[in-house]
Amino acid sequence: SETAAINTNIVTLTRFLTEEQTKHKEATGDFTLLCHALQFSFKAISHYIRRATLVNLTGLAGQSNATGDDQKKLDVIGNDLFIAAMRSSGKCALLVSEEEEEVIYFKDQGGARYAVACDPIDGSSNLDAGVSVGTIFGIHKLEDGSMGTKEDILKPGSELLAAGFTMYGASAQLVITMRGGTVNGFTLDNSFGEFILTHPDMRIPKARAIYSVNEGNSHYWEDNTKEYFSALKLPQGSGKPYSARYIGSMVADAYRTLLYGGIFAYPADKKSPKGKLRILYECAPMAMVFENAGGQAVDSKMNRMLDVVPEHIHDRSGIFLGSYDEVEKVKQFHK
Ligand code: P6P
Repeated sequence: SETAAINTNIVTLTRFLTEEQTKHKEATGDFTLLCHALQFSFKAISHYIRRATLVNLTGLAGQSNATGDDQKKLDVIGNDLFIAAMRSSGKCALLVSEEEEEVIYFKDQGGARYAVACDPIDGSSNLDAGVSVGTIFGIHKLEDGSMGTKEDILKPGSELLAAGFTMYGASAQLVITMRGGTVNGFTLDNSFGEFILTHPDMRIPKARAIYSVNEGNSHYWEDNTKEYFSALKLPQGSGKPYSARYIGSMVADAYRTLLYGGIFAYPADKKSPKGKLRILYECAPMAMVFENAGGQAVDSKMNRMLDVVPEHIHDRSGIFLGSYDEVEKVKQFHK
């Protein structure tokens, strides 16, 4: 009958966070409130991205950000929405954004115990082409007694309390994980205005013959990196070479890799010896998601990505991210 087809036990992100909180007796509810502010910013950014073309929000905003990228109007709106959500939550002591050269300290937040790193709209250079972009975030807990300083966020990714991203694709897909926890995927249902649990306990396939890298940089790759990617282009045990898939938007490439398996890479090279992707709000949060889903993430020296400690808030790193066995293969070529 019609009623049998309707799921009346819907797990929204709001409910999921409440259930998570009750698992931790010492929880004050502050993390839950911070995550409510987070999820609102994803809903708001999703809203504006869907309307960008219609209300002519595309095109340059005439400013450039900390990393020198041309800022698109949506970058500015996404950043402002995120800052407002974090400030109004009253639970965020400091915020690092890709769009802000300096740390933002929310001084008027008495009991705020969290430090947040984010890239409000990662991959924004693809916006006008209608390619999926996303928001990447990491949440650190302040050291006991700390009032919130840069040191609270210049930590290895292994100390992240939570991390994840929202990809604004056909629908807004949120992927979130807690330190040592499982990876859970939610899909924004616009009619409810709620993120619905659609991908509980995500596990990345152990191996998959898909590689995702910008071949346009291959002239600058180190020799061992060149040898690695050349080896993938030869017929494998299956008789077939790897497939190449590169979108150029980290959240989209990462989400496909998480679901299908394979390897995503942005190697450090002779042109960018420190790599391109930023540690605090691209590499580290993605590394925690992938490790908790059974995959791996390493930098160009094969260090575990979650062990890398940034010196400055916009520090970059090379990264190989993906299926457990695929990263093992990377290591074989980068001894
Ligand atoms: P390239 C987008 O600008 C970004 O920061 C990531 O989202 C993406 O993975 C990477 O840079 C793409 O860089 O050099 O391949 O265009």
